[in-house]
Amino acid sequence: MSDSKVFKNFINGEWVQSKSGQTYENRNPADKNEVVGVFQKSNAADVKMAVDAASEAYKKWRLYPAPKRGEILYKIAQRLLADKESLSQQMTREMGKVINETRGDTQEAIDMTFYMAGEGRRLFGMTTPSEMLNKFDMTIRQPLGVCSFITPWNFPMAIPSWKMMPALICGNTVVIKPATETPLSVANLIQVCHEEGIPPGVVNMVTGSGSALGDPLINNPAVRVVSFTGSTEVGRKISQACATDFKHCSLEMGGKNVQIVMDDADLDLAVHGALWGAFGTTGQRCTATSRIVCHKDIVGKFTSMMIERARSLKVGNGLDASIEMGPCINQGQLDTVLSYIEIGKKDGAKLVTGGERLTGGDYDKGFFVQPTIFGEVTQSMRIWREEIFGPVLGIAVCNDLAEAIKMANDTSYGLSASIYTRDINKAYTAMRDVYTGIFYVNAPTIGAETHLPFGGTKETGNGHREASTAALDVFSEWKSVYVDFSGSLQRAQIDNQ
Ligand code: UN1
Repeated sequence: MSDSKVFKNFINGEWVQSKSGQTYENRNPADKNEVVGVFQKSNAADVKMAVDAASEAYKKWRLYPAPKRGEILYKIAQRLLADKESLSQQMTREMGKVINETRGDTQEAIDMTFYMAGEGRRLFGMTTPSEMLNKFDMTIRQPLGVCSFITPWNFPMAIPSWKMMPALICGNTVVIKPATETPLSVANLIQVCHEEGIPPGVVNMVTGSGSALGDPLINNPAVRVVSFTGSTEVGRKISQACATDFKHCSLEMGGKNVQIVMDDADLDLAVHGALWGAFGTTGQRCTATSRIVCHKDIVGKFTSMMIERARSLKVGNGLDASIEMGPCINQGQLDTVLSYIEIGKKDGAKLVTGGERLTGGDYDKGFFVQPTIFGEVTQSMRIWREEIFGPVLGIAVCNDLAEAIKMANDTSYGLSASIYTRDINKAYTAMRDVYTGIFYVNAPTIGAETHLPFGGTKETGNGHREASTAALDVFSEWKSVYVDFSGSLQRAQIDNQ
């Protein structure tokens, strides 16, 4: 412990200790003996300081020209690119996912930052004709003020960047509380922001638990936007808290994503996609594939191909480049996964591969579980309905496309879905009728790109989208501007009739 690096909060351009005087250890999920860093266990007083700093900084930042804000974002993106390998290695140590995937996570932050840097010279509004003579109509985007972010551990740098970069380019200031498990990646992002020219107070970071910091982050009257990625249960509470003061509230929550495999699909491709969708990031993605709906004529073949491939996946410490699946994030998540495996068995699903915690040797140091597949899953089972957030896949059978679409929609969530088919008519029908925010054809349910809207329907979201220009709508408000240069009073709807 004495050798571990101590990380502080970042408030008003400085690294500062928490007023609580308390810290916590952040450990590597692949090796519990390794302390990745010691972080501040912050309290409400720290949050208040951060929000005050962000409020003060907002006065100048909102007036700093957007193209200039964009220039700073370009520098941040370039720096993240230069440091990509080191940032990704650190991310694997704190989060566990394999190095190729943490490189992807860092790259997603780079993409988002470049994209939003470009927005500095766009932030398009519209100009339209006026119904009056000698009058000009237009819209401009205006920032809102201080934004609070509560971010998850599964995409420790990408998701913070989805929130931070559009907020900053619009002229808002930020207080971010990273997930307790992954503060290092956010500290790294903040450090880059600081070194590349983000002024003091414009970005602030406070580490600690959501239960201690959630209320002060959401209820401070200076906070005008709250953006959260996490469980539907917490999201619902945040939404209710924001409603009282009409704060903008953007929520990305659970998923129970489905891959449909039709009888005319390229089976090899469908198997590849399902493996990546279900076991990539150890199944710990909101977009992870947790349900397969497979046509009855090919389900036997598909299942045996899946079993063979899942058994050969190499599980271990993600820093070893040959490893294909890392650990669960912590003991709690491992316990959840193991308990859902028991629930699946009890509910009558057929465990076809996996199902056990991995033990012995280096496995004992971390939270490793086998890639697990259930067959004969039916719609009444809990493993069909509930988000597990781990490497557990359930395969169910359908008779035709219409039934597959019905089954796909039989969930309270609506983030991502995919279909594997060679029939264009089936692909377009499913694209239209599966009610999700993201849809893939002949590709897995994971793999969104930053320039398209990201988010989901039903209990996955509250109507907002992250990434792309859609994110600008969360972090700005429209102002409609009418300029009358006629020199006389012109009454709309009256004087031009
Ligand atoms: C998440 O699942 O929490 O689309 C985010 C994807 C990634 C982002 C996932 N680009 O799978």
